[in-house]
Amino acid sequence: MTLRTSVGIIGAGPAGVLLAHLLHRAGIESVVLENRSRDYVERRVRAGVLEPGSAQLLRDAGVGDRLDREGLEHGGIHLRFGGESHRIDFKELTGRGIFVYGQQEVVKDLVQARIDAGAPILFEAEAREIRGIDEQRPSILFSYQGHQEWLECDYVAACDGSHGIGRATMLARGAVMYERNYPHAWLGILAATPPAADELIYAYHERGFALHSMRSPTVSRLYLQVPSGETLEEWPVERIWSALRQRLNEPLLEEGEILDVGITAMTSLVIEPMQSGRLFLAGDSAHIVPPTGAKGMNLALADVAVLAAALTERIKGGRSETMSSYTVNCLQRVWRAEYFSNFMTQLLHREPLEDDFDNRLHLAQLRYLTSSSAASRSLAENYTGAATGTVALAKSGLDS
Ligand code: RFL
Ligand code: PHB
Repeated sequence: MTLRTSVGIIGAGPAGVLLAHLLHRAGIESVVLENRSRDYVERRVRAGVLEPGSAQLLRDAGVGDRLDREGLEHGGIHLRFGGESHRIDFKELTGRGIFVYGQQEVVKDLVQARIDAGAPILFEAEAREIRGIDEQRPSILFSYQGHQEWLECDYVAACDGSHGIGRATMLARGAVMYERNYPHAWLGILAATPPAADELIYAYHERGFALHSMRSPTVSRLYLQVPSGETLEEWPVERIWSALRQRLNEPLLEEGEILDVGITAMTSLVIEPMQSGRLFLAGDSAHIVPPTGAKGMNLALADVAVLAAALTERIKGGRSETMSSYTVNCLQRVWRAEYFSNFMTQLLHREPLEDDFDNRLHLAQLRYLTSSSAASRSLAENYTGAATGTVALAKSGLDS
């Protein structure tokens, strides 16, 4: 069987479902293919921080109600190191705060909007091949309910994350991949325990980095730096809590039932260009940042804001300038976020061969960041997206 649509979207992560939603609002048809089940994508625990520009993008798209009701607005973060704790006041330094709202909640809201609109989203549909991207009607071969099917479209948006076929197709066409792997990974838990502090705590410790985050007044999200390649067998529950207590140095931290646990590798990666013929990459398929800067989901949302506007202009208005400059419009923002995420990672993590000298350098830089208003403002601008300009830059790229 062959399905036909205007935009074939691979992946129902934040990038894929927001793109589908924005196109629908512009009156453009699309079909979303997602190889996992709806339940799986709505439960997958991942990012938690939305820049104010991302939150506004969701509101403007009519999917911000639950975010405004249940999202936690934070005016700053705590940096903890060497027995000291300092708050970086984002609101005071930049006039902007951030929102803590789980990525799976963003995905849930957007999947629901798609289903309410009666628009097609196929779960457990695996895209296998993208064909004809230099022709008028490219197509996606996918397997669904035991059959091989074709989705014929005008444009293909590969929002299929870091292991998808979109990136592989682009690389086979000569795109360049810039990549850095880190010697660390993050062990993350979701725990049924009230957050021990009102805001995020980024902790630098001689034994490694730790992060205190949250999802609600009763659920905490906690991370520990572990060596890359580490397995969960090496981390029994008691060891996780004891490392968190030691590194976070937070007396109010209480143990609770662990609801989810996983280890994530840390990588920086950018594919250039992000488009070829009628194929466009968006989100993690095009770039990955280590999670220390909390940028991944924000970049994914900003990419598709640019892409939706460009496709709309092309399909509805017959103009193609914005489409041909999609890569250029995105890369400035992407590389700014790459820089900041790499900076935060190096600042807060211990490298395997680091010695006492390196430890003193980390502490000196952390003291500078927390005592100089210029340095604090720079961190605040980057973290809140005032400098990475995530969504604002995406929009201004369109206007220019
Ligand atoms: P996703 O979310 O990976 O979605 C891709 C989807 O494509 C599907 N797929 C396919 N479907 C059909 N056919 C195929 N052949 C397919 N191949 C793949 C997949 O099943 C999946 O559903 O990519 P997207 O939409 O680009 O979104 C990117 C974000 O998920 C990612 O950048 C963030 O989670 C990164 N991240 C964070 N970002 C933030 O902005 N703020 C944070 O606080 C933050 N914290 C994090 C993070 C990522 C983490 N991990 C687990 C990687 C914390 C962690 C621990
Ligand atoms: C999260 O809440 O999952 C989170 C927060 C900040 C980060 C990464 C992840 O930098």
